[in-house]
Amino acid sequence: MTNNQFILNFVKKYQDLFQPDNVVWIDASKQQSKELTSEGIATGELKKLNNKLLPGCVYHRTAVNDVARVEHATYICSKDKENAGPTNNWMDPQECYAKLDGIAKGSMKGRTMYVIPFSMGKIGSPFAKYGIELTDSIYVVLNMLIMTRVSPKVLDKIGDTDNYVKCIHAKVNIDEKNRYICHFPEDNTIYSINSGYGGNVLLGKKCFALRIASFQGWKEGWMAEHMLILGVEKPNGEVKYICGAFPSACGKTNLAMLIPPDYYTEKGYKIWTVGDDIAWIRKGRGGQLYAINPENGFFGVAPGTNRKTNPNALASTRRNTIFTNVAYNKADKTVWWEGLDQPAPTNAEDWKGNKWTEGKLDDNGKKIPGANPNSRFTAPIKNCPCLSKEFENPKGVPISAIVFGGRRAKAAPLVYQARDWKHGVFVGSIMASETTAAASGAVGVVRHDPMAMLPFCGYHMGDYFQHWLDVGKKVKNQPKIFNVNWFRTDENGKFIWPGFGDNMRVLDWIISRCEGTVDAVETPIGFLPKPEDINLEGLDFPMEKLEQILDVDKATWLNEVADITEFYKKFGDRLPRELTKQLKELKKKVKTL
Ligand code: GTP
Ligand code: SPV
Ligand code: MN
Repeated sequence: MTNNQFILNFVKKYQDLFQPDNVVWIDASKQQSKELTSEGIATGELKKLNNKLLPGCVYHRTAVNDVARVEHATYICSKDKENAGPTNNWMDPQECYAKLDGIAKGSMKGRTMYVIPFSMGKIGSPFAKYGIELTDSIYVVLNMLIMTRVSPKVLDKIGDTDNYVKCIHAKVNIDEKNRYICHFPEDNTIYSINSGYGGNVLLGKKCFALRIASFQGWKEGWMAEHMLILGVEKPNGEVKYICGAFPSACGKTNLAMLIPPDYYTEKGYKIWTVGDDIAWIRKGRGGQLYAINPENGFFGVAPGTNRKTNPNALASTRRNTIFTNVAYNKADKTVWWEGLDQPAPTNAEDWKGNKWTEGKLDDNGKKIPGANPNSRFTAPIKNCPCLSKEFENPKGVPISAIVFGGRRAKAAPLVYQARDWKHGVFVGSIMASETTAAASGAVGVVRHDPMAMLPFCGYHMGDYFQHWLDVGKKVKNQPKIFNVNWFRTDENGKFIWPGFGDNMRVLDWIISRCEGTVDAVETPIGFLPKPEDINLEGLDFPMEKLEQILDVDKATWLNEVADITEFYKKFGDRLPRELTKQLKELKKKVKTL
């Protein structure tokens, strides 16, 4: 498919090392995809689902030990350890290559190695970056065909250069102890072994579009962020675009596809989805920042998705979708997960393949879920009923607001606005959130997760903060920056705010702030809404509760300040002085509460 010697040498090198029986180049033809799907079904790697109810859909289970990203096994292998920073694992690049080569050597014997040329971003767009992934997994090929733009045209675009990201994936034997997800930012290379789970192996996604791209963006003056992109269409037809950075499994997909409450829909408001997980942002016309979604599909969390919470996501999964680690309904060959608004199937297998009925208990008397909490759907973005017509715009969409947010049972109020860009960078840098099932390890532990990028920043995070400050300096019309929290809980541990579609009420305030049409209350942490300015029309939600979730508590925030001070120490002299200054100011102001 190509005469490019760099690419041919790259493929040859790993062919010699892994020793597959065959090498197959992926051309993205319908015929080839069909054959690969059939092969996956024949080997049991995939199950075909009901062709009437879920046309073109397949079902897949990963190994039980391989259901989420593995942050402890994720490395940034910069030449100089210092450049990986205090928040990343580091290995010397040469040592790392040698170690992984040693583990994966000969591991593709009896298998096929696929070569996938793909683009992140529309092919030919000024934002686009190209990659070539080698893998011995049909599941990875089929997912990449949905999640990225796979095409032989990518090879033409790379031309005779060496300018593409080298992505190497080998399943080896899915050995947890020898699982490594390694990034070599200075070599444009990713090397992932012993996993078959999404975020560890669909190398265009977190590995390339965030870890490698954040490094590229730092060098080239743009940003790669863990953000959704949505458009709010107002009754007059004008569309305002918002980016939102929330940690994994904290509501990006849901916010990106939000259906406004009746009150807003009747007035003519509408939400358009540009992206649900990753945004690449750069300066464009009018002194503004523009964003694209470099992906081509959704790799979304299944549990909790239903006709009420996220009908657009559900609709997106009704055809040509891959379901991973959800429950399998044997009766009609469909899928099920916790929080789907349908009764659990009675003749089912759980995500591990065991016979399962709802309420089944394990040896400790704990309920066994049908679907893994991090089970996912891989759906083509074209399936999304509310896909923005700007999705393919090669120049991206102009950003009016950036919203940070996390899961905080206490502390963070429903919404507040940063005073300016610098303060906004500070607000992003002090984000914390409870951990979720998207990564292996404990769930529900509050940790600092600046800009929702803690697991995804491909270089020193102190430099990353400085980069944010620098990008802001370059643009005249900076987006306004906000922080939201849908997850405040009451004394019974229940979410106070209804969330989902009703988050439109918060977006409404954000847009009004951007347009300067609504006032705010100045507090030590930033501008808060006056409770009466959050529109509760058509919602049965008492004003006292709204006041409760807009509260900024002195003791809680003094605690936050102490925590942030400790966290900031990690970054040493690479922490921008501006942020130290912001922290001092916060401390001083919180004391006056
Ligand atoms: P990644 O794909 O892991 O990056 O996650 P994401 O940020 O796209 O998260 P997603 O939208 O898939 O939501 C994760 C979980 O949070 C799902 O179970 C949702 O049902 C739940 N969730 C999303 N939005 C809200 C909300 O406004 N309120 C509440 N209570 N839960 C929400
Ligand atoms: C996340 O964990 O933030 C995801 C899923 O979006 S994964 O692709 O596995 O990273
Ligand atoms: Mn994500």
